[in-house]
Amino acid sequence: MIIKKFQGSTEEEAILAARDEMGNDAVIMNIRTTKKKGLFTFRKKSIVEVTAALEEKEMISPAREQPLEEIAGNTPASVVEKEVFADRLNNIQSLLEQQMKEKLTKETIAEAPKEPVEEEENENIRFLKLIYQQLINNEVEEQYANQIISEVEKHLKKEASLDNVLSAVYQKIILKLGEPDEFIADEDKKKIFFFIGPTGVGKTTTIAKLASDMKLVKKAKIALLTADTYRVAAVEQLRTYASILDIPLDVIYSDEDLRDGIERLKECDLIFVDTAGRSHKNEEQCNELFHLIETVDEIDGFEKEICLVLSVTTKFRDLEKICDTYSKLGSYRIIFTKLDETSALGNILNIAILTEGKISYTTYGQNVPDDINLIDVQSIAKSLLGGVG
Ligand SMILES: Nc1nc2c(ncn2[C@@H]2O[C@H](COP(=O)(O)OP(=O)(O)OP(=O)(O)O)[C@@H](O)[C@H]2O)c(=O)[nH]1
Ligand SMILES: [Mg+2]
Repeated sequence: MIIKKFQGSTEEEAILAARDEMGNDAVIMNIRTTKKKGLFTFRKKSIVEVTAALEEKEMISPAREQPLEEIAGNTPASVVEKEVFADRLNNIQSLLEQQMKEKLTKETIAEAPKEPVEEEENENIRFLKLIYQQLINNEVEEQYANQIISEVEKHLKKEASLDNVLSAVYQKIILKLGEPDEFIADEDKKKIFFFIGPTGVGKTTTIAKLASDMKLVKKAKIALLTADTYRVAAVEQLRTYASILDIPLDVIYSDEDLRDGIERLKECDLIFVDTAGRSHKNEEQCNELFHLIETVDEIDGFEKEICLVLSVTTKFRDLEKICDTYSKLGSYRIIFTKLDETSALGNILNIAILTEGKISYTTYGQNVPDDINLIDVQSIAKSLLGGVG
């Protein structure tokens, strides 16, 4: 399925733009009115954005080869936030109905009509394949898309409705994405967070966003340390944020400096440590970082947490290797950055399944402190299924 957004100053104009490019078969999935972000928004005119979908000819590819005889249970649709999801459901259904109508017309000419029971089974199979293709289009890895689809198949009754099928997939994705893992400030449980990850993924920017939230919203006593002394500008970048937020910042050059820094900051509830970006392929640099982080076990009073920062735009094969390299440090939380730079969020689900890890936050822009959220698993699941998210 091809999904595209079109804009216009009126609804008609936006729909016309969609039909112009995608033709009359395009299904209008969503219409919303927005104002452009930025300064002087009050002067900006509203724009209407429509989301249109077009079924590709070869949209359905097999999710699995074996038949669906194992369909057994059922999943109550009521568990899903039906209201929010209903729009999307209708759109997926309308695509399927359209496709089935075309096929039935051909079959009426060519073959004798099938048994109604077979037709019902067929409908669910076709619908699951449609969902499978949607996940693949959003860059969910084939193995994980298959895993989700077959797990759902196993627990569906033969008479399950399309609503049941879709809600079962939706819930399965939410389960795989896991519970959001929020940072909390607790003076009885002091914590030191090391932010690690590849170069340029947004570690320093994310620290500034989170530090602002911890200080201004959660009223935590927070301090920053930076071990990134490789780039001249790196310390200055963090110093600027620290001074705006009025929180202490120390620079550390060695393991000893780290211990001294923590000792000086022992009145704080939270310490965020910025580190220099590392290529997971550079063993020497990674070992140096691992050594620094291991130092903290010797320091009393602060529980250590590792925060692996990953960009959602990185190729899955590389993300896999990065996660493997950092697994030497034990368990870690994940923060995904740059969601604004892609519309295919499959990597979030891929990594959640691969690491069975805890994903804490997602970031979606360069603005400090605004462009960060606790991971919104419902919105990501909707987006992976082709909804607006
Ligand atoms: N579009 C987008 N850009 C981001 C986001 N987060 C950070 N950036 C930008 O990414 C660039 C690198 O950000 P940094 O915070 O310096 O990244 P880093 O991981 O600390 O980089 P190194 O310390 O050099 O490894 C900057 O231009 C940021 O503004 C995001 O969520 N979306
Ligand atoms: Mg940095």
